[in-house]
Amino acid sequence: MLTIYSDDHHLHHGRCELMDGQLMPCFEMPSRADHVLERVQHRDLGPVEAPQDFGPGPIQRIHSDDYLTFFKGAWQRWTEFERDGDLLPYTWPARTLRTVIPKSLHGQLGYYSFDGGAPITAGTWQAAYSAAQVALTAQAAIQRGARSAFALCRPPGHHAASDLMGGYCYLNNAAIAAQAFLDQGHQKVAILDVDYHHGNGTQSIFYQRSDVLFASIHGHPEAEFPFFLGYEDERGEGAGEGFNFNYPLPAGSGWDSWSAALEQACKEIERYGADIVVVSLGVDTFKDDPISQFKLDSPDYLAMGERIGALGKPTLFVMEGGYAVEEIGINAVNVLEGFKSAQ
Ligand code: SP5
Ligand code: ZN
Repeated sequence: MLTIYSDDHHLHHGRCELMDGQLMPCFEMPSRADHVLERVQHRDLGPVEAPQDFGPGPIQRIHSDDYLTFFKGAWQRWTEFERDGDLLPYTWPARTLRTVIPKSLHGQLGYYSFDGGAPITAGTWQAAYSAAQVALTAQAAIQRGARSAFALCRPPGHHAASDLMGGYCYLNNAAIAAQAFLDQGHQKVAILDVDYHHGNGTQSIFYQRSDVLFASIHGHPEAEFPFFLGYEDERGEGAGEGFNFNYPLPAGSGWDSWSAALEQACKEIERYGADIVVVSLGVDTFKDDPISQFKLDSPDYLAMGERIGALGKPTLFVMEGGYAVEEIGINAVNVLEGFKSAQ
């Protein structure tokens, strides 16, 4: 299986995220992708190639121009304050407030974000832009006929909506790739999100559309981030009604209940008749993940890959979360090896 990877992810190294009443060192760190790359090479998964640059066009198919202009220019504006530290939001347009776009940098940062978990640093835009190109380059390989490809994206993307960053995500790599498949002639793309957290960004992007089916297995939003989306009764809206599937599971869930949800999600993808499957591949379902509450063990990821492979569809894997840094490579590559063994 071909892996696409760019060193540009090192340009994004946030210092702190706001969590549990504290500024904590970012869990989403460069060594995550380094470990995955090392494991891809160690296991001989296949060639590793650098991304091509498809320009901003395919990103603009998913993200609004005003959001992209803000994100691209935010760091330069922040340097004019001569403050030490990353750019982090602290005020959001919640229910009783208005959703006007303020002039101030921090006002706009609140407008374009939903949490205090996605710091902007000097290199964040370039890293996120390159991650989107990584996803697009892997997408192009499948478009040319490859059965599968692995986009080793960092930063991750599935929490990012059309004009919102948050949850360590800025540009929605999986959504950008899914849209590229449609723009290049495919009719039905299924996105299977196996990250521990609900893919709220991806869901919101495609919620009113029937050309992308979204299925997500995740910690129940009653108790888990991102809290405000991811319930089972969210089934899509308008033309998208019946094309959104959420499988929220309680803290402590292990492979038995997780794999039962995967089976249901796969049945829906089969019923839909997807041409292409895009997997939002988070491995923060691992038992030792420092911020998550599921109990999957390393061999379970092989079985996960096998079940996805049994769908028999061209499949693009896009890296999302996973914070047990030592094991993230083992678990992610287990999914890819399991997929290959099902061919
Ligand atoms: C891409 C991705 O996986 N993003 C996840 C963002 C999660 N951010 C909030 C995590 C809150 C964890 N709270 C429990 C901490 C245990 N001390
Ligand atoms: Zn996650």
